[in-house]
Amino acid sequence: MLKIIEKHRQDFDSRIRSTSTPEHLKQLRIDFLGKKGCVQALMKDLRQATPEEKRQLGKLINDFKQYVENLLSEKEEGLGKSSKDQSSKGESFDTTLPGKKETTGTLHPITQVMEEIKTIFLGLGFQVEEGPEIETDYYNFEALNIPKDHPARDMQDTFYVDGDAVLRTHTSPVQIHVMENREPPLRIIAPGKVYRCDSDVSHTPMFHQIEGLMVDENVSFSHLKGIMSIFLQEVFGKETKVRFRPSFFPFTCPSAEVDIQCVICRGKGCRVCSQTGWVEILGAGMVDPAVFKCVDYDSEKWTGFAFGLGIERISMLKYGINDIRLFFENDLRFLKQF
Ligand code: 2NM
Repeated sequence: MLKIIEKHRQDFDSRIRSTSTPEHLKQLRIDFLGKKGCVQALMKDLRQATPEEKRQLGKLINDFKQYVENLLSEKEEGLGKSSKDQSSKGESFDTTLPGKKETTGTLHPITQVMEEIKTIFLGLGFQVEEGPEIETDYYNFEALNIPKDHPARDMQDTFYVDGDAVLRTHTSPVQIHVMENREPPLRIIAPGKVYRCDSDVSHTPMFHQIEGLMVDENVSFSHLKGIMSIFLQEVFGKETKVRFRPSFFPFTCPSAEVDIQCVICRGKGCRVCSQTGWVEILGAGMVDPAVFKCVDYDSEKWTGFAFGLGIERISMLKYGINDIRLFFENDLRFLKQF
């Protein structure tokens, strides 16, 4: 009997040591202290013993029962507490897992190029001016010497709001407002959104423009050539070659298209430059006296140059993008590259 009790104790010790869940602990209690458990079995065996043996062995069995009881309670308390700890937080927390990184947004590539161009002109002494996106026929066309029968005025090219109002097709009306309100000398740029009825791989109904205007005494075409060359070499690199071709705009005379050596093939000839080695980048010219007349400037005293450029076009050439619509699809795979 002594040996049996000792064997049960060893058995209990090893089992309680390897117990780690409340379920196993419950089973252990049943196996040792339950109705059909081993302590009850020992008690049953005791019936056959003599009164003397009963006293001695009964005490040993009771001691064993107490021992089992104590250890079970102790372990139950330990397990219960830690499982309560976990459930009170609702979940277990693994401090060794890598953290989740929040990504921050970036400026849209059009905004970035816009800011870069503004900064260059601020450095050349120009001020930034803004104006409304809905304009009257007068500010968008009439004051810019654009005649009534000019194709730009066609419903096919311009968004008419109602009556006299149009969505501005260029930011030139801003320059007219400024000239109406201020006397020369003047050095301004007008950045912003403009609207034209047009849509394909290189045109969207809304796009961004920056126009510029410098008016003073003795401003000549040389100033225009110098400022445009400095600006384009800042954007596309110091080695960029620039050329001026004669052109026509109703609001400037003489007028010019300005080209840069193709940034894709560096002048060798490719698809982007249609094998010419040059790409058109902006329009410019000396402000027509008819425009100065509208804003009451004396064209005997003042002369000036003006220019206009599309931000999307510059961005496409700068980054080698072949479809303008990518700028407006807001696909993060595209936007994250800038
Ligand atoms: C261009 C090309 C040439 C221009 C002219 C004026 C104003 F108001 F002074 F007459 N603003 N912008 C101009 C001149 C715009 O865009 C291709």
